[in-house]
Amino acid sequence: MKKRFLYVVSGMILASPVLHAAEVSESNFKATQDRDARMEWWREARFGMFIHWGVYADLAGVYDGEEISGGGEWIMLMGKIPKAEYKKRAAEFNPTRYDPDAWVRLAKQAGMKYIVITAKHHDGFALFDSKVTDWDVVDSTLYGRDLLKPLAEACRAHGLKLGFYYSHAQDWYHPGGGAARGGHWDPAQEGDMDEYLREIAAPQVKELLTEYGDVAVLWWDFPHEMTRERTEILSPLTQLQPGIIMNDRLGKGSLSGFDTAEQRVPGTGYPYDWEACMTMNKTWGYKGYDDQWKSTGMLLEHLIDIASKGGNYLLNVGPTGAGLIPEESVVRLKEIGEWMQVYGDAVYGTTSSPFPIQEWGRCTRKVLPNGNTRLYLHVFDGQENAKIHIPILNKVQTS
Ligand code: JFZ
Repeated sequence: MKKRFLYVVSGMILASPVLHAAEVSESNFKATQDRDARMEWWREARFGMFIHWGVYADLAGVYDGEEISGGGEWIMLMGKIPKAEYKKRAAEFNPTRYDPDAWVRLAKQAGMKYIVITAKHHDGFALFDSKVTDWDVVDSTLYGRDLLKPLAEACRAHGLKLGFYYSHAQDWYHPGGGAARGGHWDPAQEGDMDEYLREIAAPQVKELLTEYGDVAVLWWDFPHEMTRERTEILSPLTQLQPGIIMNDRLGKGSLSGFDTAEQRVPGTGYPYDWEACMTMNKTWGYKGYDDQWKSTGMLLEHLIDIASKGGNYLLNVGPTGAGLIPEESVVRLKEIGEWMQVYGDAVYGTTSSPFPIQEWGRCTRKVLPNGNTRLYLHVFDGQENAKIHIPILNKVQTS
């Protein structure tokens, strides 16, 4: 793999706020005291691991001998698999290679500061022991043990924050759960959505927020037909974890901590907290034949590009049915970690560039306790001793 080296011209110090050579729109987003306190660790973190894992990983993108299009985690809908058939396949799920401590150590080695795992994705399958359904890893699989409890313990042991992804408005198993892209395909999915939200989604969110210790992030997904009234069934539950932050996907009227860009880096970023979630290949959930892996250089450019626009990078891994993170992901995470070991300061706790994108690369910014500003210049594909133009008027001191 041709290595693309990213040079960080180590910080340059400006003894004053940046004097713009070109107008850059300042954030007009009014932050509240409480919000800043909640978001402080998240703004410092800048980099996290997304984990898409469930019984779909065993299918690995194939059903009835046919490769099913879409993400590996969408196979039940894309393959129009009947509930009873999907449940039968799930019974074989037995991730004997699952090692949550190794997963957390790998995330930490990569320089990631938080982990968000799919506690329940659209197929309705719970990776935890839920008292309101038997459609969970304890009651419906050979494995028979809660998968989230040991992960929560490992996060606490290694000092990473833990978040849960929860698909509240798409559930292709429990009657009344939503189904996008053409809706239900099995009569056993039919039911009342309000009842589903009250009887399944709300109690499960309560289980997740009361039985796994500190939960730092609630990552709602896909506010399918989530009216204000339906949002109100779930939003009060977040008070069970006072410092928790959540994304913008709960539903109408919900207050979000951060916005989410999916599989893309926005052109200029946003004047408020935001996060880009992306895969390393093309799928969130494991597919055995998806070999379209992004290079480490490209993943690093995404990390830097996102940070230079004031965002967080939530980079996904899709473990196999056996519980292993694919080797292609492991290699990339270790290489990213080597870079972060040297240049992490140019990402952690930085804010967006004080000037527009430059053709030589990106800039991240850190305001120092003494009021000075440190700029980190990330030169992509730079030639040694190349000259670059920095559009500011300040006198600078290189360091
Ligand atoms: C959703 C899920 O459907 C997907 O499986 C994965 O979990 C991803 C992180 O989130 O995908 C989405 C959600 C929202 C949009 C697009 C894909 N959207 O708002 O355009």
